[in-house]
Amino acid sequence: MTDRITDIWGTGTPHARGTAWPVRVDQHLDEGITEDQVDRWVPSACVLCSNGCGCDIAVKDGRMVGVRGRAGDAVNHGRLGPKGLYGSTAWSRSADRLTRPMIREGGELTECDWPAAMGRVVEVSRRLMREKGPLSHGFYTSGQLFLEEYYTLAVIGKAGLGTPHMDGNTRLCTATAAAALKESFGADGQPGCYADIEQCDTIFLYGHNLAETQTVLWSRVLDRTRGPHPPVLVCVDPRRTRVAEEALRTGGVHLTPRVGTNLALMNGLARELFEHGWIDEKWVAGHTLGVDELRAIVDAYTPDRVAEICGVAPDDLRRAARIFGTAERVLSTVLQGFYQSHQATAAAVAVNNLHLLRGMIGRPGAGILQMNGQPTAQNNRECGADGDLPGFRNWDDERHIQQLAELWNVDPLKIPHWADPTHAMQIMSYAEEGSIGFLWISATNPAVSMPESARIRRILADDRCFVVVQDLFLTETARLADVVLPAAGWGEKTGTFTNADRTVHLSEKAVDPPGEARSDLDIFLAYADAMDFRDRDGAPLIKWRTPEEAFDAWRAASKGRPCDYSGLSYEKLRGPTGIRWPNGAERLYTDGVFPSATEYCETYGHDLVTGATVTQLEHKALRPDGRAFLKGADQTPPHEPVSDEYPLLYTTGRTVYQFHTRTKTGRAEPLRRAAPGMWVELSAADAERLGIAQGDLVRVESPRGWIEAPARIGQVPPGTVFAPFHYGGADRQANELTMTVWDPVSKQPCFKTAACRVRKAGGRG
Ligand SMILES: Nc1nc2c(c(=O)[nH]1)N[C@H]1C(S)=C(S)[C@@H](COP(=O)(O)OP(=O)(O)OC[C@H]3O[C@@H](n4cnc5c(=O)[nH]c(N)nc54)[C@H](O)[C@@H]3O)O[C@H]1N2
Ligand SMILES: Nc1nc2c(c(=O)[nH]1)N[C@H]1C(S)=C(S)[C@@H](COP(=O)(O)OP(=O)(O)OC[C@H]3O[C@@H](n4cnc5c(=O)[nH]c(N)nc54)[C@H](O)[C@@H]3O)O[C@H]1N2
Ligand code: SF4
Ligand SMILES: [Mo]
Repeated sequence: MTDRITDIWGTGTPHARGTAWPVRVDQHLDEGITEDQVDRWVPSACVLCSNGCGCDIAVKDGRMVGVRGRAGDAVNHGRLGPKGLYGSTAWSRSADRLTRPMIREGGELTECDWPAAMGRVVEVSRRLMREKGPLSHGFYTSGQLFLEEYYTLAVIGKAGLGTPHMDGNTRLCTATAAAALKESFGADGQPGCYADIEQCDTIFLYGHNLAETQTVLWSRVLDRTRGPHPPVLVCVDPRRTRVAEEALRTGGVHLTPRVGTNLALMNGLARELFEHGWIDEKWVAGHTLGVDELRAIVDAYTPDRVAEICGVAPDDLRRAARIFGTAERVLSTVLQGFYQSHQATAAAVAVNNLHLLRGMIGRPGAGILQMNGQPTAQNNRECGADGDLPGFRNWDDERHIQQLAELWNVDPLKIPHWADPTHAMQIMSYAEEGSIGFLWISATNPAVSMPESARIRRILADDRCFVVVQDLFLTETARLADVVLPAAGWGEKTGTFTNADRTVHLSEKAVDPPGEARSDLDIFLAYADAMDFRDRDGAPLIKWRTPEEAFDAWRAASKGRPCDYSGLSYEKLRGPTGIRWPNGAERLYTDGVFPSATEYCETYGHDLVTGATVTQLEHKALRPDGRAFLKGADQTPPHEPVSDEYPLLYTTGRTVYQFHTRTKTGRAEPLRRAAPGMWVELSAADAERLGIAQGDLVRVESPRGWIEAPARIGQVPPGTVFAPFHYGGADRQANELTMTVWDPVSKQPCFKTAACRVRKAGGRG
């Protein structure tokens, strides 16, 4: 058995372009357990990132004791990465799992039974509904629940209570992916698929550290770059990541825009395409709108001007543009270096623009992956517990509201749609100001993961807001709650979820949850029962009890919309592989027709600089009729430029060995040991100037706070500091320093652009 901590991507299986990705089955069982001792293998898929690798859970004596990749699954062909192998099940038996509800009495959280906990929740909820109405209620959920749970929560919020204040941590994660897809094509939905890796001749990775954050997908890329006729890689990331190194090895380019300048770089690339005529004029004329306006905007971004703004050498820009402009099949992936950065939606849309300009969409190898991060982020976006409406429906279109009202048998006026649904950062502001007095947080740990931690802690601790937290563990967030509800996790409940290339998996319950923990679905249903939500005819609003019934309700809700699940069923999903929506389609838009028609689209669009919404009338006047939009924007200065006081750029992200706030990976010994504590990365030049050596304790300060951690020297360019965000603790968590600002269109917070200063901490008390 290989050690996947040191050998992260496992043994390569290189192969030629256009041939099938070979199978390699990875397996891990707990120490002392052999294969013949396993009682059952229960089919599922990994939930430690959006890749959604198909796997089976090993069960022995009613406990989860390991995992095995599924050879027949289209996503991973048997492979699992370090997190999947070591982090999938270890947490489930942790002695500190929440096993009973807790309630705050006399300032202290104390254990209680379900009737007492739910009784308190319902009492506060009913009182606030009576006294202040639905706007007193906020819900902050996740990208890690199951489809059935999101849909149930969405119906409770929209048709039971009637509150627009519901969002997910997907806002911090993939809101920009959704926004960019909506702005360019009219609706959310991943155009490409992972099979494009086998077909492409070029891969562009924008702000995406694929090697560390979707390790199995990176194995898939390596199997091409190390095989015959390898693709050329271009990496856009200020840090010298493994992706950057592989890009250079393939003869590609590593573009290192200064933090917060992605858009200027993208405009420069688009300008080069125009200048050299690397445009599919006929396709652009037939399938897009806005090419002249786009050209006018990007015209000012000459290689020299881009060099000035981004610090990227003009020749590097030219080379990268030539690679894109002369390739036949480019696959692009985009993630947090773009989504959590300055002008996020505009930069992500600029990636779509490059593909549209070359007509590179909807055919094998020419794919766009506006990536997801969390395993079930896609489902929250589809089901509408995240600031969207179920089925990618348009909140601004009365006909779409009418469809939902009929589906749920409620008055259309009950469904909030007078403005766009409230985004997570705004929900926190309402809680801060006191207008939200009831905040229900499920499967997310905002005390560590939201920006400007001190502010978030203050909001959650404030007595004016009653906070419910539903989790597996007593997290930093749960400790601030008024009621804590113990949830069943992955493997302890049944449900479905959809990965970043639209592949849907069914994950079957393998074991019972510990103690009195309940599935999130059962908890939401219990709340709906106790609140006695009714439809227009006086029947119970929620008409399902089991995960499968919830899935079937969702099939009906999604029918006829872009994310159509009506052809799927639990039965079909019990096959060896997950299945893509809609109807197994590998790629969307193969006919060059986009979901942009005014009556069908998910949004009428926005101005990418200001976020101002386009109206239905304006949209109609453009007559999109299935054409895609080319949209541009000028680079604007970042929210917090460097200054004499804070001279360094501050950016944050991940390491391969930990998942988020480590509630799972921190409880898996091999992963915990591999990355046990916080650090910050500095460039060699800055370290020398500041008299800092590798391992020295340094203090990093921003206008919002400070942290202390040992220094690592390398990876980042001069002038930049990088911090992983996994480690909680007020003296070390990365978000002590980040800012309460967000992208004007996607409303995704900017975790990757702030200013800071650094000094050696040792000896200063
Ligand atoms: N090991 C591991 N894997 C994970 C996760 C995890 O926590 N751990 N989380 C999952 C989730 S939810 C997500 S969203 C994904 C995230 O996956 P990624 O987006 O790949 O991860 P990050 O490290 O947040 O950011 C990616 C890169 O952005 C770069 N970057 C920073 N600032 C800028 C900038 O201004 N411009 C550009 N171009 N790049 C910049 C950073 O140097 C970093 O290498 O990972 C998923 N997979
Ligand atoms: N500075 C900085 N901050 C960031 C980022 C960054 O790059 N930099 N990235 C952002 C991104 S992309 C993301 S996705 C977020 C992630 O941030 P969080 O969502 O806060 O991350 P997790 O630690 O995964 O929190 C999930 C919680 O859900 C619990 N949980 C897991 N499964 C279940 C379940 O089935 N039911 C219930 N009820 N609970 C469950 C876990 O125990 C855990 O406490 O962080 C964001 N914050
Ligand atoms: S790549 Fe993602 S889904 Fe696959 S095993 Fe690793 S963490 Fe799990
Ligand atoms: Mo994420």
